[in-house]
This record gives sequence, C-alpha cells and structure tokens, in this order.
Amino acid sequence: MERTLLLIKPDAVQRGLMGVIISRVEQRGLRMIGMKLMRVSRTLAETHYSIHQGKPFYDKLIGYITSAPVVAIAWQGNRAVAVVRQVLGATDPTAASPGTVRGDYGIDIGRNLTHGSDSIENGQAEVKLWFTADELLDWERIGEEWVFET
Ligand code: DAT
Ligand code: MG
Repeated sequence: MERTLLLIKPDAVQRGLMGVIISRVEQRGLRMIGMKLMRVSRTLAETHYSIHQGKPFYDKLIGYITSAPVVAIAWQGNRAVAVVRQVLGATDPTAASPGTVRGDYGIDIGRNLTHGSDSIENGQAEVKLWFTADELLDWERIGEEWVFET
C-alpha cells in the first residue's frame, strides 16, 4: 500500500499546530504507521532536500528545517501521497486554497509549515530515510473498510 512522509516543520511545532495538522490527515482516514518528535541533523536535511541543492533558497531551507524540533509522521493508505499533498495545499501559502493547512495557517513560502512526499516512489523512499524498520508499526485501524473500498 502507498506510504508517504509528512513533516510538521519547526514553525508549525512552535506555533502549536501539531494537533490540528495531524487531525486533518487522521480524520481523512489514513493510517499513521510511525511518528516522532525530533531534531533534524544537517546530514538528514541535506539528504532529504538534495534535489534543491544549488537553488537560491537552499541554505535558508536547510537552516529552517534544522532550527528547532519537527514531527515526522509516516502514513499508509490508498492514495496516501495525493491525499496528504491535498491536505497541505500549494507550496506557497498565498497560492494555497483556503481549507488547506498552508492556505489556512501560512503566509511566507519559507514558513510553509509542512512537507509531504510528492510521488509514490518518493513516499516510499522518504519513509525509509526518516524511519528505521522498527519505528514503523503494522496495525489496522478499525473501520478502514468504511474509508477504503478495497
Ligand atoms: P513542497 O514542499 O510543496 O514539496 P518543493 O519540494 O518545491 O515544495 O520545495 C521544498 C521547500 O523549499 C518548500 O516547502 C519551501 C521551499 N521553497 C520551494 N520553492 C521556494 C522558493 N521559490 N523560494 C523559497 N523557498 C522555496
Ligand atoms: Mg517537495
């Protein structure tokens, strides 16, 4: 089944938005299979954002993500990657629709509160990068048949 990585970035943790962000995804019906509050090392930040290396915003992005604790969450479920991206909204909060996390709580692109994996392959890879196998739990939420048709 699809897996995806959600990061609640330092600004969202500092602003007390952990709960509302988790709730939005949880209520959508995805199954949380791993979660941890952690400080991001420079090495992990650079690996995670390697695709953006050399871009003008790269140094600030690494500084931002390593500046204070983040919450990393692995989610599983049908269409998990697209669902989390939809809940988060567009990268630039002023372009994100109202009703999305970024559209409701964000303003600057460099303080956009969250990260969500952007493809099925990256979802698998990012969950592996951020979690060890024994940090991921195999369980079933009750009533998943009322969320997923198959
Ligand atoms: P997303 O986080 O929506 O997947 P992305 O992968 O293109 O967006 O970029 C990663 C992060 O880098 C993004 O959350 C915020 C920052 N960023 C992206 N484009 C930016 C820009 N033009 N100026 C400043 N920061 C930017
Ligand atoms: Mg991205």
